[in-house]
Amino acid sequence: MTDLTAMQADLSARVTAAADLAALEAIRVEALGKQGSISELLKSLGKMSPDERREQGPKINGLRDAVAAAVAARKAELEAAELDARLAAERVDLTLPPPPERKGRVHPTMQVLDEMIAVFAEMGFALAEGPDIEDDFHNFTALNFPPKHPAREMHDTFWLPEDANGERKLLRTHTSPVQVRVMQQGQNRSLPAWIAQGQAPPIRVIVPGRVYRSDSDATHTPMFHQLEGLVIDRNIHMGHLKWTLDAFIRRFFESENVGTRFRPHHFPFTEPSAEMDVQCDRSGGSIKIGEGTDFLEILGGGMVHPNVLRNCGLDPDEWQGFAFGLGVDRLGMLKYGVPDLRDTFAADTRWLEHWGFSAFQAPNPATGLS
Ligand code: 2U9
Repeated sequence: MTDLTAMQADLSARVTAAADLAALEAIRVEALGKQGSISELLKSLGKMSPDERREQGPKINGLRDAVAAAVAARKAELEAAELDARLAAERVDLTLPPPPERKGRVHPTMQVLDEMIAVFAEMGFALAEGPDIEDDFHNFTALNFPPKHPAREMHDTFWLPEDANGERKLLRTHTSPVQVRVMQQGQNRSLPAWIAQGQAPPIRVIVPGRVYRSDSDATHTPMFHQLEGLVIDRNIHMGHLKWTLDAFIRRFFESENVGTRFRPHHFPFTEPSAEMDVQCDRSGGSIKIGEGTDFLEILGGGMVHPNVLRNCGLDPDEWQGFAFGLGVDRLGMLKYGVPDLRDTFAADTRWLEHWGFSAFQAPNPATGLS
């Protein structure tokens, strides 16, 4: 028969003598672990006669409780001693400067996009988005680019390899296919508008997004951002387009006096079409918008071509509309003086540190824009 009293004395002495937490844990496992000496004794109770068990049971349980209590007490002591030692050894130097904060910056393109969206939102435009990978119909045919017509070559298109159906998809060359989808899906009366994600006329949407053209120099990158707008209603005319773009430019450049000029132009999807120039001064080596006597082309627009309306399921005798498009990155370069468009997408964090915006900027009290 094991001498429980001697065992308790021996374990208690060793627990008290344990020099650190690791030594204490070793003793705990040796006695109270799954195969520990006390655990084995507890298991042996099952093999005893009822009389023996009645006598041994309380003693073994008492031993277990006493050793567990001794271990817990010693653990508390050792932990307190460890903390005291650390507090004595470690010093917090309150004179050290705080470690540099790793702050992100808002990319100028995204800042400018937010500003544009805020201006058009004030005018009551809704926002629509669509896929970057498009088909020929939505990117070209619906927009009145006839098949095999040289106008398609105006956009240096990135074509994807032929798929299983013999169809070649493409990276959209403008965001216009999204407006096509908005109009088409708005005509699908079998679906509620919120599922179709389209809109029956009247339509007032802006469509920001990435577009792709195989082109690269200081003012062109193979991927850039456009924001296009579309308004469809009854009795819409060029005057509405001119007012909308004029109002946008004044709000965006935060100046009531920016001069604008409309020149006739040609786009397959609008008729008549125009390009809009803004007044600027280039004499000082940089471009200042709203000053001087020069003009700079910044956006295009026009009345939606009747063929486009028909291709999207609308009757041009009932509905008219205007559309416009502008390059977000380019307008950002003009507003904030970013010199080279290619650096805009080089993902150089030093560039972003310099040209980027704080995510926590207070809104401009004049415009409400941040
Ligand atoms: C539909 C009908 C008409 C969108 C338009 C322009 C004129 C335009 C350029 C500006 C600078 C592209 O980024 S840029 O190179 N865009 O001048 N975009 S009208 O017209 C549409 C769009 C959709 C259904």
